[in-house]
Amino acid sequence: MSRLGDLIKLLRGHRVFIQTHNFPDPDAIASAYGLQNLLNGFDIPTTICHHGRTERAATANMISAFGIEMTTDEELKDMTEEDYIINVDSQKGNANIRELIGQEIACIDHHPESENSSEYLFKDIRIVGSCATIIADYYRKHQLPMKESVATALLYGLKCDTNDFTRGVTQLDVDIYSYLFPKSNASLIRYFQSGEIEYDELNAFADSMRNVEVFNGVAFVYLNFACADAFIATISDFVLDVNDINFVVVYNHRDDGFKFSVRSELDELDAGEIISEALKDVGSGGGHKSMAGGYAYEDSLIGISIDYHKTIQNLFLNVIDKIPRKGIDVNAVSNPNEVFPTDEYN
Ligand SMILES: [Mn+2]
Repeated sequence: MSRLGDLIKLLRGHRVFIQTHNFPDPDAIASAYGLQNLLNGFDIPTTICHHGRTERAATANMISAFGIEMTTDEELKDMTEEDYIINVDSQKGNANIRELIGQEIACIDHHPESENSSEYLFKDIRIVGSCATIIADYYRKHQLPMKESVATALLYGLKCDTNDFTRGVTQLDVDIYSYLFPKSNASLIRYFQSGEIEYDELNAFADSMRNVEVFNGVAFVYLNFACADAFIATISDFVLDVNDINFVVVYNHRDDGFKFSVRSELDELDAGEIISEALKDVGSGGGHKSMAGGYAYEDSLIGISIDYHKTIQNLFLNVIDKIPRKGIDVNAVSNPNEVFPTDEYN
């Protein structure tokens, strides 16, 4: 089943939860909120739930501006095995979603299909720029009334996941942009976007910029303080914007190793393939062409050399230096089939 009408029939008479991936980002929250409002219109009340914090300004500002009710798994005391769960912006069985007691019967997502997806009674999985795009498409297709708050949230989710229409964009995303634009509040979106780096992080941001080392367009940034995954991702996006840098490796110390975030702007330097090859003997990594992530264990790195940073640089540069680089051909047509990255690898 993949039509909206089927989903509504399926949900009738059940208690329904909408679950996002852990530590939900703006796209996950917007999608859940948009779906909740849509189902409200059919007299199907829902509870949005998730695992992990939502305190970063980028998400907290949106939640409070629209009064979105988000319930954490710890607060969810009364979910039973009979209850229905709709997964948005995620699929069950993935590393980034906590298993809850209810039945995962439906999935609306924009990530590549996982092995467990056949267990859903309803699924709408489309490889587009954001999950918000799919939710907005239901409104558009069925001409459902949309509140300004829903349009604004969905448009913000779409802008975040596509990094302002520079990553994983499809024609549907563009069509949905023009559908949402007149319904949304531009100044609120500007306010949300202006909160993506937190005041408390400014010092950390400045420190990390002093730790950038560049070798032939490949930048390494070591973040020597505790920070959120979202902050690591922000740093990698920022450094990639520096002219003459076209591949970025950002890493941060964790319990027993280092967490990595990788970005690439060259087609020939596939971030997912490079990190998977670079870290294969010391941890693991993977992801997509433009965006990937991974983990390396301290024990394994120390086996190579006491100088972690040199070791990490060598692991990546040994892989990258073998790949001939064409640079960016400004006349080339961009690849419309680029698969959108999954949230686990950010
Ligand atoms: Mn998403």
